[in-house]
Amino acid sequence: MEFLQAAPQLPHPYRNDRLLRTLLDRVLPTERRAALEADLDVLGDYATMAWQRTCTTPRRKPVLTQWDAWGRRVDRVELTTAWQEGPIITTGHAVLAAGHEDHEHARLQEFARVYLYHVASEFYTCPLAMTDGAATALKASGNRELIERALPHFLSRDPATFWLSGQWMTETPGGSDVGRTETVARQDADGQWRLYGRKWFSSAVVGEAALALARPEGAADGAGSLALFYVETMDATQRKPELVIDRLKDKLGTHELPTAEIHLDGLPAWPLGELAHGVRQVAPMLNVTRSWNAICAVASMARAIALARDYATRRHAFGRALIEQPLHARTLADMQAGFEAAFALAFEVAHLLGRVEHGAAAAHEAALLRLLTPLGKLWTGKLAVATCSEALECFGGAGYIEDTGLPQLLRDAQVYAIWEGTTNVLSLDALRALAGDGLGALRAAVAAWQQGADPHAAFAIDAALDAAVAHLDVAPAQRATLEAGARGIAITLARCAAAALLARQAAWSQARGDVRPAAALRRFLGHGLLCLADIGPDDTDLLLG
Ligand code: MFK
Repeated sequence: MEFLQAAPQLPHPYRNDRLLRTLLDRVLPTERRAALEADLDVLGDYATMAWQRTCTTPRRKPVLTQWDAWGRRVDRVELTTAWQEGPIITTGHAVLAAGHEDHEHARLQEFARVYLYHVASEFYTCPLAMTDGAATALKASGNRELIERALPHFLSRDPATFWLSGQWMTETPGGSDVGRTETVARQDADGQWRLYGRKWFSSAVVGEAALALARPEGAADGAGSLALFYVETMDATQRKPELVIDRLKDKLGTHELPTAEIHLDGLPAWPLGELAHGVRQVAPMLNVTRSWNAICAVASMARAIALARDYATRRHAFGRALIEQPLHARTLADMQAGFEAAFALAFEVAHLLGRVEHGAAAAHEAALLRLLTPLGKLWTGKLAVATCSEALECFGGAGYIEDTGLPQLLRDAQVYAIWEGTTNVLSLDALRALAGDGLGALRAAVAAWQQGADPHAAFAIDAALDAAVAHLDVAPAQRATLEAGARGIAITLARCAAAALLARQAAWSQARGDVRPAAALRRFLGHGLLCLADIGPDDTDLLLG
């Protein structure tokens, strides 16, 4: 018999996830922790089944059929199996509904589900994130009529009544700079608002509703005069004729996700609130979807590392298993340490969101959440790409071969750095948060997280924090210098926060006999927290000249 390499096996994503289990053990009251067990276990089963399906069935993409045989416009989208299962899994395990329960742990319960479901869902979590964000923005608007109309659908526990919502912001001139939005809102003779324009990245095109930015006819240019509207896309089972799907995007990754270019030709719309300051009104949605981005990024890292670790026990080279090769083992351990830090930060944002929403947080924690949300999003997004790339390399040539199911991990990870804002846009958003009470809140939080931690670790974290903060102290006239260094500052602050959170987890676990989080902290600190090399006088002009 010729040699046949054993394929990697995915350990049960919930039962074998030490990080998720210990986090929930540490944070949740006993009864809530126990009540969560069944849903998480089943979502882990689903993820196991979905991975086997990925490895054994040919990949599919959604298909758009624009016309029927008789020339009627239909814009029908045929979805992959995982997407067809999406409403059943989502409602059956209360993925969204759990996040809107009335207690401080609601968001943590929700994001534990999202973390387990994400990779298996084939990015069905993208429109779920937007639906969650839409529910949050609607609640913040206080618009009772729209809340009563849409929320029972968005948070439904019944697939028959469940609706997805999109977030229609991106246009050809305005990806990051949404102030350049060209979509116009016009009132018809009956006073009904209607939207006219083109939206360029609609990832919930199969959804039943959306929140859309548009400029009321006659309003001034710029972001401040945009308004935020609620729209519905379906008349019973037919797509409304005022919504036309131009085409599905041909993307680098997230192939199963039907991202579309669409035209609005008088689609009925209802303003959430005042007919201006739509960016401010959509901000709660952005912050929720950015939290999803961070959780989904760490979910991808978890998957990539789990497969690479398993494979290292099955693949032999130079007389021993890869896991016994010192350099290979160290590479895996480095990935694990970075992942543990990223996990700590992403889930702190999730937990904090629930605590702030339910009035259970300390005074400074709303400002902390405002800052950690962009920090968590931007740093985990970048780390997911690097981690998935490294994980693929752990498979050698096999990681480069499509029907192993592995390359998809890297292609999909690239979306975390652009979905819901690029790294640079998020770095500038972090500056926005730091200009408020963010810095004081972060310092207070880091001090609290480090209590009882190894003093050497605390010293290193404080020193890195001071070094980053020193770069914030520039005169208003030097705004360009501050912006040019925003990415370095943001990543350093994210790493400091993550290290302090790891220190908290390490202290808790050590008291229970588990020294692995302390090892992750040592290794993470060993790689350094600072990312400030590109700040200060530089040669940008020369290099770009
Ligand atoms: C999963 C598969 C995906 C498939 C492929 C996806 C590819 C990518 C598709 C996409 O396009 S995803 C969407 C990406 N786009 C964005 O996420 C938008 C990026 N741009 C930003 O985030 C800008 O910072 C933003 C548009 C939000 C604001 O820019 P502006 O126009 O300069 O607004 P300004 O004047 O700074 O802020 C307006 C108000 O909003 C201010 O409040 P006030 O009116 O009270 O002063 C801000 O404080 C507030 N604000 C802005 N960002 C906020 C916020 N408030 C809370 N949280 C925030 N994050």
